[in-house]
Amino acid sequence: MTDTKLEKLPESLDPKNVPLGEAVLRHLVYSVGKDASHAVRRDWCAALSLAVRDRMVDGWMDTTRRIYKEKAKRVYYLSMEFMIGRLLEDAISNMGLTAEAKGFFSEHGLDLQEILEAEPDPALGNGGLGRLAACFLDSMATVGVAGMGYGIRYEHGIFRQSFQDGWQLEEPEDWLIFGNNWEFHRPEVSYPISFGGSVQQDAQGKMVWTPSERILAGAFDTPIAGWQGKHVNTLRLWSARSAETLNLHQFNQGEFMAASRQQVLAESITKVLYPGDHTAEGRELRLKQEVFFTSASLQDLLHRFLLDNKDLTALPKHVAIQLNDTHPAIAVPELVRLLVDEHDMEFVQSFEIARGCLNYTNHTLLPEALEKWPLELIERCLPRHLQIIREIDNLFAAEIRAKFEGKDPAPMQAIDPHHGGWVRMGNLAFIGAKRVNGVSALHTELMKQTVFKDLHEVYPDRILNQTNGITPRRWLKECNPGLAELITETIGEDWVGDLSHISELVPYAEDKAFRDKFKAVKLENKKRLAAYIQSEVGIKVDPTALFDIQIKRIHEYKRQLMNALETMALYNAMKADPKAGWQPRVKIFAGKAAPSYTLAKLIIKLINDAAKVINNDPDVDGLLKLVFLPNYNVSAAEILIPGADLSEQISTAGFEASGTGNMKFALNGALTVGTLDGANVEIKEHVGDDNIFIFGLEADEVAARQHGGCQPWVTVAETPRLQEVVTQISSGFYSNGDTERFKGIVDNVLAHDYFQVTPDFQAYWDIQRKIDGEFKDQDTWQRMAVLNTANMGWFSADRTIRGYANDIWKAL
Ligand code: NTF
Repeated sequence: MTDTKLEKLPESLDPKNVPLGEAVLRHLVYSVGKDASHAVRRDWCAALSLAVRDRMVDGWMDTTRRIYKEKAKRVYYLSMEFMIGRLLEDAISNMGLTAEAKGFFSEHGLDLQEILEAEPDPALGNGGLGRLAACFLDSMATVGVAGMGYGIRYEHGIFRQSFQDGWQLEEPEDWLIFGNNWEFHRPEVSYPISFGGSVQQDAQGKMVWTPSERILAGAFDTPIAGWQGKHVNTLRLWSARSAETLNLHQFNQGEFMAASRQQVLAESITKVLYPGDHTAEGRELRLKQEVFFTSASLQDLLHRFLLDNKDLTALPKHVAIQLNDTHPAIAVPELVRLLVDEHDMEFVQSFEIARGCLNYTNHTLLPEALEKWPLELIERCLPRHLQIIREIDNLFAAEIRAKFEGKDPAPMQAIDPHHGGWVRMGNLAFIGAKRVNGVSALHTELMKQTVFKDLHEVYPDRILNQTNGITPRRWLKECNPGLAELITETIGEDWVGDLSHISELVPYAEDKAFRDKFKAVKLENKKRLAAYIQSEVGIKVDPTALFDIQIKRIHEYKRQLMNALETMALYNAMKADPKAGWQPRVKIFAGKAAPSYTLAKLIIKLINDAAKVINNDPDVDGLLKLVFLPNYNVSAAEILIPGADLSEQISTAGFEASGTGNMKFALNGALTVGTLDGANVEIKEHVGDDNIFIFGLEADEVAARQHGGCQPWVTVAETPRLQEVVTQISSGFYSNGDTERFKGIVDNVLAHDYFQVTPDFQAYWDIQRKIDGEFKDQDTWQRMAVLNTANMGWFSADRTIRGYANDIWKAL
């Protein structure tokens, strides 16, 4: 650092003293290098982004100075995924620049909305886990937590989905191709990450790891402004590069490929986001990604700590680290390793320090999603870490034996010696964490009763609940400007920074004039969505029909299949009697299937094939449309959610840890049809039993059925509408007579049905017909819709972050 008196820049350089429009023009010419007459939307988008970013920098630096000065406790959120979505609209909204930007562009005959849409959507995540991390960044900055997100700067985010003859196609996503205007590259911030090699004891008895491979992690920082831009945090993403330079000798010999080999290998670590979701198909590269960003983040935070602290035993007092699922769980041995090997600390003390800082959030109980790595792989890639994991296991075993006579620690330890040996990352994270949290009340209870039963018994205070939340800035103010304005003109603007104020809308549910306005906003949003559907898939839908939406990753437990089967049954019923006074519906699906998840991809194909039949049948024209929108991402959600009447949250009870889409829909005035699963349970408590449609088996009933052999084929035979649909599918009704195509689905439903589609089908059908009836009474429906919006205050991620800060991080 240089010692200069220039800390405070001259006023004239403060970007806030220049009108936004002038700053945009300046950036257009001098940063983008285009003149206004040749600029395309993307250039305007770049210029506006840079102008807005300028306005964030002072607040960013102020925040940093304040954190240093106040010695605020720092919170590091380590996440393999950050599903941040487009940043420009969020930034201008939080910085209070929307009106000025709109005004400037319209003066020049340009439409701000179109410019915002020119920004690529950074989709550095798979689904809920990654989007939660992004909402938490916004809320940490809003609430004023000295937080920093650490993740990976994937060159390619989640694949781009398209359909070819109804089948999912995966293409690489390219968000960086035109550069990224938000990030600051920090070439000087770089850490070595090591793999392989061997460990030897030196003359002093110290373990010395001699790795066989070393790559570098380089930092890219994005400022994240909270509401009104007062507090600006950092998202630091790591990018991999080779520690070795180009082999010039080989290159000059004409061996171009060989000369670049090391670089290509190193860079592959941050090339692509692993597209698995709920499947633990870990291969070496995935493990390396986890180690890569975790180690870089820990080295970086230790470096920052040591800038103004000497004593590493004080780390837990100043630093809290949150592990977003087990992906960064290697932090447990890695932090111990850094303390012991690089900072000469003693092992037991190092482990205590690690356990004082680290906390772990569990996001799923699905057995196949609980990460475990073959011992052989860990030994080969991370020999030193394996030694430390063994030592941690020994320490843990000693602790258990001392506290609980006769208790066998083996089933709880990180290393499972059976079947060739595994490292169980959930157990490792639990053992190495101060606090372990679930993401909804039900999920937390189930954690205690199932996966972490033994560990919960020995550490009964460790598990706690922090129900997920969503940021009301992006998920109401920005995505639904019509509703946001109506709310603000009714109760003022305080709800944006403190969503608990939204309850002031409750009395307006009884106000007919308000309900009519609420309904008019919804209709506008449905028209916008209808136009989007038309432009994406060419299907014309009627905005006055009931818009019924299920958008999320495709997974058996989320039961898109049950929704699809019910749609086909509804189609049969409508076709049999089109004049029976049906409530017109538009069934909308969107979501990606993991590329290796064959059954999920087959479900997409089934829905697309069914859509072809249903949408082209004149008998149900005006009654039913079925739409599967390709390439679901944050930007699509921002159009879909405000336009929904009905939100499908129909997972098999006990399997959806929380859900956050459920919260976004309810906040935007959609009613939920759902099971008593995840946060649906808490949504029901807040919006009231009369304003939500709950059906189906409960978690304990599901578990009982899954364990005591059920006979789905019998249930199907006893459910005539379902029987008819299953028979149609297997006889080729939706597949041009091809009886093989959907065999995988039919066999699964009839013979296996682990996710209990068959026993829940009738209850789902019945509640959908009840919904039809209630939707026809629009006045009552709108009343319920208003009460949903009005009662969602508790689901703000600001509340969640305060919960983490108070109960886990001790940082407010
Ligand atoms: C997801 N988990 C859960 O499936 C959702 O229910 C939950 O809302 C989000 O986490 C956020 O907590 C995952 O994505 C994963 F990867 F853990 F399976």
